[in-house]
Amino acid sequence: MSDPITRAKTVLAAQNIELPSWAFGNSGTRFKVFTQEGVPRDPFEKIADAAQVNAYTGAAGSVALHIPWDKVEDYGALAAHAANEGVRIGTINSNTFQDDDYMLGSVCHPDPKVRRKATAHLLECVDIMDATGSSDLKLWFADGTNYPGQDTIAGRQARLVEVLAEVYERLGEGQRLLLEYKLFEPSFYTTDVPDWGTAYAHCLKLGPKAQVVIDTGHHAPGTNIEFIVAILLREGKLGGFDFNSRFYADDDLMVGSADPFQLFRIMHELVSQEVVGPDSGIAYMLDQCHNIEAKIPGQIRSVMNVQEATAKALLVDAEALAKAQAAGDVLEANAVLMDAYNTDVRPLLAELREEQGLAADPMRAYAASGYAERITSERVGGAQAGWGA
Ligand code: RM4
Ligand code: MN
Repeated sequence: MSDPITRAKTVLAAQNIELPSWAFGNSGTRFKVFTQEGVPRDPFEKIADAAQVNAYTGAAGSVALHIPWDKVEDYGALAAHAANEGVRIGTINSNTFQDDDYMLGSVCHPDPKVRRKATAHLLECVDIMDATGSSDLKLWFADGTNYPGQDTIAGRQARLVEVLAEVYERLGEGQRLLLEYKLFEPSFYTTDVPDWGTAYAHCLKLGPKAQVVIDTGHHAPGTNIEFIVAILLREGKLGGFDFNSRFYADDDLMVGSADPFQLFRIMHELVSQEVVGPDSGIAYMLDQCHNIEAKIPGQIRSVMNVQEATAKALLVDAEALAKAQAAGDVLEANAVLMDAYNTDVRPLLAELREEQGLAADPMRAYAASGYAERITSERVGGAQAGWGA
């Protein structure tokens, strides 16, 4: 049996954290989208930037696309470009929230014509999965209502069931539908997929290819997310994560920045069920926007934060913890967990990177590389990518 450090390194070396293409574009709040120099003008440049994050962390081998933000003529060429840059295309995210037709919803809209349009978009996303070799379709719906009486809650659920079933039927071999939930916003009275229970009920009805995505920013304050993780894992319905941090609502800040202890507790659930690896069937993705900080280093820092939380979770003395739990030793059990959390794992990760032929400090190595200066001088003209808020 190898020692805990070696075991931790083996798991960490295999860990993959998927990057969101939209994190490299301009973003902001509904008050202002700030532009930054050197921001990508197209999906090819977004992938090149994401590849930088992978080059310095060795842990971010895939990039999620968002359609239509990342629409291109030739998806095969985009996938080939990704491979050339040392990464691959991951999850395809649908977007049914930025068209005037969707003011009253998309897949739950009262007008069948609008539902048809939204469904066609979701089916197009599956076509893109076929063309890029992506296996996951991630659905987040902005659907909901603002006022009591505006629409029927039950009727909207029935419409949702119909659309989801049609999309599910279209999935090919090895493809999954990942359903994301969010408490509120942009709707303020009802949201059609507001919580894990609703997402779970829909996924259960759809079948084994449908699973739930937990976006860590999509809960009410104080929600015990690790409990949701444990339940969905038990039921085989945890499809993946959209990692980010929040102080208030869906803040989309860097994962592990607002509440590193929460991230550790989530990773502890996953590590104890041995589902951190790439073969676990759980997609570990970031869903963030870097509104005021530099984007590539923002992503590097985020990947490092996930790695640190994972490393700490891997250092939990499982045997000592089980023993204390069985003996009802509350204080000892808690101490075992906290010992791991309070371990400085940065030297372990630095060592691992050096063993992998990477620089010990990805932030510094990227800063010294000159890439930021290069894209600033080269990417002049054209329209910068952004999410258009
Ligand atoms: C949504 C949701 C989705 C993401 C968009 C950008 O709030 O989290 O996962 O695709 O934002
Ligand atoms: Mn998300």
